[in-house]
Amino acid sequence: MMRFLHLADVHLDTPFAGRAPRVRRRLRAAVREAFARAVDLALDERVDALVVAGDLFDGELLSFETERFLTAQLERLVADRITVVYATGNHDPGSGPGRRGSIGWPEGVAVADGTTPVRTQVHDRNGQLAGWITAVGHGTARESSDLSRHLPKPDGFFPEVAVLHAQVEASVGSSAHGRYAPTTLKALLSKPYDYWALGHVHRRQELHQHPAVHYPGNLQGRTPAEAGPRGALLVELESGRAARVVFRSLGPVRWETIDVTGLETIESLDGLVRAVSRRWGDWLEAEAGSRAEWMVRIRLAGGCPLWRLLRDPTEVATLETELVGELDLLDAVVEAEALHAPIDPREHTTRHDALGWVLRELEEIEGGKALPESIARGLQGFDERMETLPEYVARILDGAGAEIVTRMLRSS
Ligand SMILES: [Mn+2]
Repeated sequence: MMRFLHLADVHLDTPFAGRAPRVRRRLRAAVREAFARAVDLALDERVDALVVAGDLFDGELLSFETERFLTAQLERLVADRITVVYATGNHDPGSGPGRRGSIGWPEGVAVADGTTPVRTQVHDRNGQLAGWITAVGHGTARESSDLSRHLPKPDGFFPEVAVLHAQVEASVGSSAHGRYAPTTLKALLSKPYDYWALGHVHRRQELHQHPAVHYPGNLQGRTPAEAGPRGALLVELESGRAARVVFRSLGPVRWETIDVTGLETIESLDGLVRAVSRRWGDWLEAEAGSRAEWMVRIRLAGGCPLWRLLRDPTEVATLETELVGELDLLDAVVEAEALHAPIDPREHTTRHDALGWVLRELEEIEGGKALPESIARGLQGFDERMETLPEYVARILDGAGAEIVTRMLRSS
């Protein structure tokens, strides 16, 4: 039997540009911390091997801190006689620029950084042969051919693992990634490996059960789109039997998005913070047991008297700061563009009265319907160097529907 930890897409030294320095520092450290946790897990579980299926690094940048950190972590594995296999991906190709190639890999770390397969024996804790791991890597940043064809057909009696950073057609979320080293499930299954340790697509998924084909997803989420727990796969392989694969969450920071509606009566910052807080509390409760540092995107939508105030980025920033403190988050990003006036004019557009008629006209004008030439000219405040006439009209009429509903219903 062979036991190993399969991880991929670590993206060490991701810059996290555009975030506040405090958040950026934490996110950069979190990526390293996730890797350290993977090493802890490998040692605790006494696995035979640790497999990194590409994009260990994010790019050319390799900080001194990461260089020191990485060799120290790998040495912990090697000292415990855990075989380490690392195949390069499109973010860290063998011939890429930068200092990655000058890392002094500890002895016992097998690096596949090109199309020549690197075949490594794995021994169990008693020193007995437990299986084989065969890897190919990306030689350049733009591998457009199917790298799986470079992998030999194994014929051994022992469990065989293939390591590959590639985009398998039809995997979920693959369209979000560049088409590097594209391949098909059929191509992979044509070679009798017991387990395909894939990397590249950042969403964890099982593409095939027996033989097993898995993406572990990235080790630590890096964007709002990478929600949910992130980590590595703990794998047990025995010849002729289905692989036992267990996911272990390792990334210390989690990214999530919550939608907050029902703000029709909220008129204060306190009220807004309470509403978001309640929603977040419910969300956490549904995720019972999830502990993390949270990067939360909060989407406010629906009617709210504060909708116009929240068009101002300064006000949104103040709300975000409040939420970070109140909800104990690493960071909060508030999206308020979907808020509108408390009254939704769309609920009244089908009325067979004056109000309905006015709203329908308004909707058409907001949709870009041309105004009669005679009234289009000489609109105060319109500057054709800044915007088109329909844009100008739509802008000044923004929110007018709700106001018209309020006035016309009040007077009726
Ligand atoms: Mn990646």
